[in-house]
Amino acid sequence: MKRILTLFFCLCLLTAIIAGCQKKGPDVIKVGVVGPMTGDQSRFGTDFKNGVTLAADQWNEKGGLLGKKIELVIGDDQHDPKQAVSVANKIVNGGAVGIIGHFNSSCSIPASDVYNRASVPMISPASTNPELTQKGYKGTFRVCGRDDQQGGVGAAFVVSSLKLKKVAVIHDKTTYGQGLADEFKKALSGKVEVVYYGGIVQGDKDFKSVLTSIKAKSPELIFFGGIYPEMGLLVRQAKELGLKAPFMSGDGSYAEEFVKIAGDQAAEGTYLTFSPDPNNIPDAKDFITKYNAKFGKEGPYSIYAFDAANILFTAIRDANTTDGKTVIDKLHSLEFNGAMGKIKLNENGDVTAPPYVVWTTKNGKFVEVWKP
Ligand code: ABU
Repeated sequence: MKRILTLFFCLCLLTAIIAGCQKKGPDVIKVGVVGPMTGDQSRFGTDFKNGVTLAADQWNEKGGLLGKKIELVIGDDQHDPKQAVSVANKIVNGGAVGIIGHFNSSCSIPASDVYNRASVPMISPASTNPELTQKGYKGTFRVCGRDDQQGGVGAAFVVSSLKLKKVAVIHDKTTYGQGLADEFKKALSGKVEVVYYGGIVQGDKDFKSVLTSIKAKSPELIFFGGIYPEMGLLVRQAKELGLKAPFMSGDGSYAEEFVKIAGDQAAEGTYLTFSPDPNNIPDAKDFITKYNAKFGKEGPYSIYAFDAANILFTAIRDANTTDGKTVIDKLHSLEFNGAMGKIKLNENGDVTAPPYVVWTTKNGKFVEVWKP
């Protein structure tokens, strides 16, 4: 009798354990946020982390997503493509149902292979190399524009507003930097002579040799495809060498850190392509107020990360599931009203209306100077 009772007790216990396990399931929805969180490009990683955190906090304060709390999993790819793939695998294996990231095209492109295999939707707030959305992956999206568009706007400004005839084009040999430089050069073709074209090495600190070669060619403008740490040093060292031609660069150099590295005086009059000032977008006012109250002044890519996160959360809510394929379908059909205004993702995963304007630095600040 005692043995029967013990057996009965064990059976009850086992049934309770199995039932408990089945009922519990994950009680959070995990979302990955990946970019250069540490190192010399961490300005943009911080923008991602803070922008997505603000969005997730707002959803969680209203009860979360599908009745569960959103839990962010922060990944640091240190703008290294190998590290990006490793972080992507780790985050997917950890159960993330969507990714906001990466920042660098050189990281987003290889990491998209990982997310595609796992049917996990990925929305990059900032990777602008055209190839990202040309791989035929249905679940790869971005809420920024592309470098063929950005390079074209930069070139149009040089031709039609500055009316220049001779420019130098340099890049950092990365997917983004060289890609943007090549798009800029292509768009100048037949209209402006490129008197110097070449690459520098990302991470180097002394660019005087290449700048001396450029000086000998007397360009009227120097275009740099790359990110703010090298852009700041190039502009500062060009000034030290007596180069008078202004610099121009793209969204990767649009950061206060560029001015800090270059110095106010050397940075003055630099041109940058980026999206229009969010302070002039009525829908952005609430985001700016809340972001600044929580984190201090917003960075260039905070609003992109905020909107990317809200698009993903909205798609999950509307799909009423975290199933990757269903959420990806929903992302393609969503008409989203975000802090940056209306966003619609086309069949390739690109935004339908990519905005680029030209900014310049004035007294250490960025001001809009031209739009196409
Ligand atoms: N678009 C700015 C830099 C990020 C990237 O595309 O590599």
